[in-house]
Amino acid sequence: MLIRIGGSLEGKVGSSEITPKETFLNRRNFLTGVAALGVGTLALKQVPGLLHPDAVHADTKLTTVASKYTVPDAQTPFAKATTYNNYYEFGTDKSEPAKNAHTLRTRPWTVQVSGLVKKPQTIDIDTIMKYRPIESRVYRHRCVEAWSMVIPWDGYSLGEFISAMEPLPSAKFVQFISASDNKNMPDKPGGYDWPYSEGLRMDEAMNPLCLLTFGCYGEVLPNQNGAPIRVVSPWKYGFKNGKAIVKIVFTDKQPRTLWNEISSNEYGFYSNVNPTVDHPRWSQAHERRIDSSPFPKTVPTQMFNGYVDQVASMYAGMDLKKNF
Ligand SMILES: Nc1nc2c(c(=O)[nH]1)N[C@H]1C(S)=C(S)[C@@H](COP(=O)(O)O)O[C@H]1N2
Ligand SMILES: [Mo]
Repeated sequence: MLIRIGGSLEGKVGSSEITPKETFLNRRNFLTGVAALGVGTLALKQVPGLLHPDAVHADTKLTTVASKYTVPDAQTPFAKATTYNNYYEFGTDKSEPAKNAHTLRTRPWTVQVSGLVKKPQTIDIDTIMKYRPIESRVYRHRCVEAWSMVIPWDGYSLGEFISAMEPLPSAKFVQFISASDNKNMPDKPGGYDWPYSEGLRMDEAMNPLCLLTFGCYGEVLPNQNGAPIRVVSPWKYGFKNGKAIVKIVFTDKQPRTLWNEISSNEYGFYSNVNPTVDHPRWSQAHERRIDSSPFPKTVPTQMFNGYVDQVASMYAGMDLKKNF
């Protein structure tokens, strides 16, 4: 049950106890990253050079609780989920993010919340992570390229965070903007209008399945999987799920999204997994399931990636061939 907290996450009961080690590291980040330079947290986001190279994770293990939103499918091994990635900022080949994403510094890290919201604010990642208990949810993860994985993600419902931010009634969409600074991501390929941007309709973002994600396999997210914070909306194609989010913007208009701008006839705003609506260049009826077997097997793709009961009502009456 979410307690109304007047547009702030401060002073809330968190899921995990603060260990002396975390306290030490947070304090250290504070001293090296903020106080020593005489600037406040608000200034950090505008000055990429202030992301201190020595600021590292306090720990890689997360304390998680079980979730009812878990599918019984065989899980993809950690080694595959963390070496076969789409993260174009770190290279367009699927093997590249695992090799290159170590340049991303994930502490200190803040998320700026702005737009049609009662109290625009910039929040520290550690405050966000402690706001609600972190659930482990095993989700199907379907890339538009017709491969899929089954990944235990760790996080809490994005809707809980959004409610705490108190969006205005005029807010109809949420935009998620990823990090894109040149120091942390020195080799971003040209031809893309960085930063990576994605968005959801407000009811989609509020759907409890939509996960504000901090970890996978019980550990903080590896950089190549979107550390320190990403979105996972499992009934949609993977590209809807932006990694390394630095800004969340509430708007009354459908926000720009990177892939839709690149090719609007191939990548729609909704991008719900739908085996009956093919990509212009390939079928979406089946997918290659990447699991523990050496050769991925081909399995039928399910409507809404198998999450019909949880999400279909949001699209009642909509032409899903038009709104692909
Ligand atoms: N910032 C950013 N987020 C991104 C992408 C990207 O290139 N940049 N790729 C998307 C795509 S196409 C997919 S399939 C998923 C892959 O997530 P994974 O590597 O954790 O499996 O991330 C999505 N989020
Ligand atoms: Mo993807």
